[in-house]
Amino acid sequence: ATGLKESLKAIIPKRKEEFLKLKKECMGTKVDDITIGSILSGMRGNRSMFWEGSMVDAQRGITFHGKTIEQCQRELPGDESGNFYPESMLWLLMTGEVPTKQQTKQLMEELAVRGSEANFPIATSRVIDSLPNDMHPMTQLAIGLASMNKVSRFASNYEKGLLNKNNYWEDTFEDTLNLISFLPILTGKIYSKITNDGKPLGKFSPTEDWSSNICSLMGMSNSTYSVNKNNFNASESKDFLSLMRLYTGIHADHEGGNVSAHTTHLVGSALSDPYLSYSSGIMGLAGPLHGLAAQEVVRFLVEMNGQISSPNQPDEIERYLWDLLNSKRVIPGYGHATLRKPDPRFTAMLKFTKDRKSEFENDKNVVLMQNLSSIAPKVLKAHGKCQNPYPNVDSASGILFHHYGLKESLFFTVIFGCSRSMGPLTQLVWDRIYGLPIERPKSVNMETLKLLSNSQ
Ligand code: NMX
Ligand code: MLT
Repeated sequence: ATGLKESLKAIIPKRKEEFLKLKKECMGTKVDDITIGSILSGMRGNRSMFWEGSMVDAQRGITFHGKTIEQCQRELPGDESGNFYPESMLWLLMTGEVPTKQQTKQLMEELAVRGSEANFPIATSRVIDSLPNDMHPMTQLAIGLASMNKVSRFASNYEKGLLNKNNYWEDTFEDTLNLISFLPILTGKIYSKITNDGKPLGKFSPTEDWSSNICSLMGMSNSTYSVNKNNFNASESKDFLSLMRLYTGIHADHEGGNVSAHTTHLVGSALSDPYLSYSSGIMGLAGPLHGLAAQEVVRFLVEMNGQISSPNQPDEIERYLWDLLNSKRVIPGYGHATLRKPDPRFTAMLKFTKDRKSEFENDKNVVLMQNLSSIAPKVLKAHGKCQNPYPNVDSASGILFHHYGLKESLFFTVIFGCSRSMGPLTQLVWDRIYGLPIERPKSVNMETLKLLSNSQ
């Protein structure tokens, strides 16, 4: 089997040819209308970005190079519990092709070598060690990633004048694979700071896959150090690993317009290296309307359970939701800027709980999450404001981590950040293969908008 870089190299000429043909022949073709409405409403629905790895259809939800989550679960190499490995998703995102088992294994091994203790940037270790333990984990993640710019091949070779437009992509690819491979250790370091005064909770294993190393380094595996605060038994440990693979597999990309992907792309268009570009994306992911929503959901479910007599009381749940909406607050985990149906990522997580009925039936937060998914849409429809009354992915993800003992809800978004590295950075490699220019839309002021509206 050939490795990821060789496979990528093989498909570049054809894709580049298609790109250049479009650029030559179709530059004047109209794609969408820009209205005052789109300018003043967060550019919602405005098709104005180039993105290849995934697409979000309002009804169908996410597809990765045309494949739904269920298709990915059937077709991509994965584990015995039916989850595809995030490594096989990375391959699909990068090449548009389904990897063989052998190729997936090779990529796993490559990431484990690149991301080993010996290769982890020393400067980043020092920077993370120097941060206050109680600093927001997403701030630590963004700082850690930005500090890796010290080992960026792209930044250093650009500085030395060794790069030109034709080979930008190669060092971008190298940095991208290194960044993704460094995430298990970086994540483990941050988790150990917020839970264990910075002392290691697990060990990196060069023979394990990426998700498995994330679990081990967080001490969420029964094979890790005795400081493991959960003392997982083997079956819990296996289920948590399954959840990690499911979660990091399905969060990898959500087309280009979401805040983290869009930011990575924009910053990268200035030829900032992948570490700086993705660190900026992480800053956006930290917002409560984006990645941080999973944490809000956990708080919300726990609080609601404290105030209702049982998660099986629809009337009490409805009343609670109306009180929330009447106090001008949002129902976290519901709504979406693009989707108009339940998020298929939510459905995949719900299935995870349904497949493990005995594990979850006594967890009243998980039961409430399940019941809410049919009650909240009715209430939101009657409320009549939000365009999508259905659950999004954050509605389920955090509470499942919480179930397995990951109680530090601020940390959920760090795991989101591990996964989301794959889509936006893959696109950054392709941006550089195609030679996309710096992104710089024209802005307009109120006077111009008034003039334009009067002239129509
Ligand atoms: N609960 C109550 N009101 C809502 C909700 C909700 N879950 N979602 C939207 N609205 C309101 C929204 O605040 C807005 O009100 P106003 O006109 O007073 O400003 C109105 O409905 C129209 O908003 P939409 O056009 O439906 O939503 P928009 O595209 O602007 O925002 C979200 C999308 C996801 C930011 C929004 O639905 C929201 O705030 N949801 C709750 C937070 C959340 O779950 N975020 C997760 C994001 C990650 N993800 O999408 O996967
Ligand atoms: C995401 O996964 O990025 C969220 O669903 C937000 C979005 O797509 O706008």
